[in-house]
Order: sequence, then C-alpha cells, then structure tokens
Amino acid sequence: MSDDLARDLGLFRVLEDDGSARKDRPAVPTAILLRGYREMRRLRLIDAKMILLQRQGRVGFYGACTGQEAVPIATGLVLGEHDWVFPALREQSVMLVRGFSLVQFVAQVYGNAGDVQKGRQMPSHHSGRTVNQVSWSSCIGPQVPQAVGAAWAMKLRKDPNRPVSIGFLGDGATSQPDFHSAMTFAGLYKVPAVIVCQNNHWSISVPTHKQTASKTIAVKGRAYGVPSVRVDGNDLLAMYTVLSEATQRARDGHGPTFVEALTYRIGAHSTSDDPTRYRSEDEVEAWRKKDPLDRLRKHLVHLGLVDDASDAALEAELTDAINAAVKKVEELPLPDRDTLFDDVYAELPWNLREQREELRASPKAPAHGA
Ligand SMILES: Cc1ncc(C[n+]2csc(CCOP(=O)(O)OP(=O)(O)O)c2C)c(N)n1
Repeated sequence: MSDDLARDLGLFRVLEDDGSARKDRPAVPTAILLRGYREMRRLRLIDAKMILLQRQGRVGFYGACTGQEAVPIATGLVLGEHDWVFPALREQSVMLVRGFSLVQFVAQVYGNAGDVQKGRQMPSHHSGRTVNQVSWSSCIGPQVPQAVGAAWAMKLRKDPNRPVSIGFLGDGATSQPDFHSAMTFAGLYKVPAVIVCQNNHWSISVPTHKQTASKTIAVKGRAYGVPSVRVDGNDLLAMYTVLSEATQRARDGHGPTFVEALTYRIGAHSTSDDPTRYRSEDEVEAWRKKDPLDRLRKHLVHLGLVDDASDAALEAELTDAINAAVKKVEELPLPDRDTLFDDVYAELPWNLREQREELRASPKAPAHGA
C-alpha cells in the first residue's frame, strides 16, 4: 500500500464518493465485498432490534455501533481462526463474522440460560471462547495491554499457526495510561499485534478535539516506533486493505501496527445516553451522508452486484433470522442458580458448599414476567 501523504497524517481511502474504487489500490475480492455487505447490513439490523428491545424493557442495556460497522466487519473478514480479539465497546460483531451463533449472541444480551457467560456479565458485554474473543471491556483502556501481552505470549511460544492479536480502543481511551504502556511495549518487543483506535469523534460527551492536542491520533504511534496509518473507517474496502496488510506484517514477524479508523458514532453512546444534550443534529446529519453501508452499497450497485430487489430479499432474510433468534432466546429460562458456584474453584471450599446447600433449600425467585 502506498499513499502520497504520510500514512499517519493523511487518510487512506479506497472508495470514492461516487461509489467507484481507486485504481491505485489493491483490488478486494468480490466474495469479500458481498460478505462484508451482508454482515454490515445484518449488524445494522441487529443493533436496531436490540435498541428496540431495550426501549421495550425486554433487555437491560445495549451499545450499538451504528455508523461504525465497516471497522468490526472488516476485522472479522481479515482474521484467521487462530487470531485473538480484545474488543473495547463496539466490536462485539467481530464474533458473528467469525462464526459465533446469533442465538448465543442474543442470549448474552438477555443474560439467560442460553448465555455462554451464564448471565454473569453486564448485558451486551459479549465474548466467545470458540472464536477467541474476550469480553467487551466497559473499563476503558485495559484491552490494549491485554492484546499486546497476548501477542507477546504468541511470539514467545513461537506458535506455528502465527496468530495475531488485535486490540481495540476508542479515541477517549488514548488518554488512558494503558494505551501508552501498551504502545511502548508493542514497539519495543515487536509483538504480532494490531491496535485499532476507532476515532468516532466522541467519548460520551467529550469531543476528540478536547481529548488531545495531537494533529491526528495515528501520529502518536511515531513516538513508540509503531508504524501507524490513518484510514477512512467508513470505507470497508480501505479497512479491509489496511487490516490485511497489518495482520500480514504481524504474521511475518515484522511487529505491530497502529491503525486510526476515522468514523462517527451516529447513535447514542449506549442506551443510557442522550446525545442531543451535547452535539448538534447538523453534525450528525453531515456524517449520515458518509454512512459506510450506503457507500458500500453505491459501490456494489456500480459493479452490478446489488440492486433494489436483491436488497429487499436480503433485508427480509436477515430480519427473519434476527426475529427467530430473539424468539428462541426469550423462551429460555434464567441461568440455573447453581451455576453461581461454577467455574471459579476446581473443588468448592466448605463455606461455598454450605452456601450452595442453603440456596438450594431456599425458594426460587419468580421467573421473568411472572
Ligand atoms: C477507566 C474508565 N474511565 C471512565 C469510564 C466511563 N466511560 C465509559 S465509556 C467512556 C467513553 C469512552 O470513549 P471512547 O474510548 O472514545 O470509546 P467510544 O465509547 O467512543 O467507543 C467513558 C469515559 C470507564 N468505563 N472506565
């Protein structure tokens, strides 16, 4: 990949505004374009449905990534089965692209018996051991040193699968000490990590320009000796190209890459937030015009791969699958109370055995809605 501008100060793009792809960029295979489009559409529908369920009081909390879909979906498309993901707040969908079941995904929002985390996490703090993805981190920042630490372990073990560790953070998290420790370590030990900052312009109510005096976020990588690139995060093709190159560099033993993905959070920070209190509708509207799904659609229409009829069929199919998953999950009971005592001790100590017996002897709480 080459660019006229310094990669950490410019903006790497592949898609032009008219839907064409730049000729001087590597071509992205058609199968990847179509899969990416499908996954981005699915994610947008899932987010809308989960927010609706939260407003109806059927789930407690949800954090959407509307407007930012190109980043997690490109990540899922690029990663191999042995790679590990350390998400921040908006990357739970990487799991779905890597084959995690939609029913289990929805069950983690409900925290019921279908939830692989047995209802112990905050709702929506997804994780999937089968797809090497650790939990969403509500605590801002620690996932970056965790990702770098895992990458160091991969390097020390000389794992023949040559896995890569990918860690995410938001623009707000760049003000956390964890980010700086992780970058120092990553650069020094040349670990097989990719660190991706989703610069979505807001850290709840704090805009990026009040977060840092740095010209860009990507340029911070220079200080740590970590090659860095600033990329249009609303351009699936650009994200796919940059992440393919970064993961390949890591796999080939050339060390970490820091990626700033320039994007925008179209919705609220989470279902507990009201963004109209701190930002203007004009600003949101301007970013709606750069919507990553619309931009990709324009490209696919340009290539003759998508039209209104195929879109309608896709939307109907995805909506049915999401509604079916929600129905299935809502029929499940709460996690069994006994599971409270699982997974911490190989052998339960006497005091917990005693508490478990007390719990077993006590009446059960009424089920949801009873
Ligand atoms: C250590 C810590 N400090 C503060 C918070 C409160 N908090 C939750 S999300 C958030 C903003 C995060 O912004 P950013 O890193 O830009 O990610 P985004 O939400 O925009 O994806 C803050 C300050 C927290 N959860 N953890």
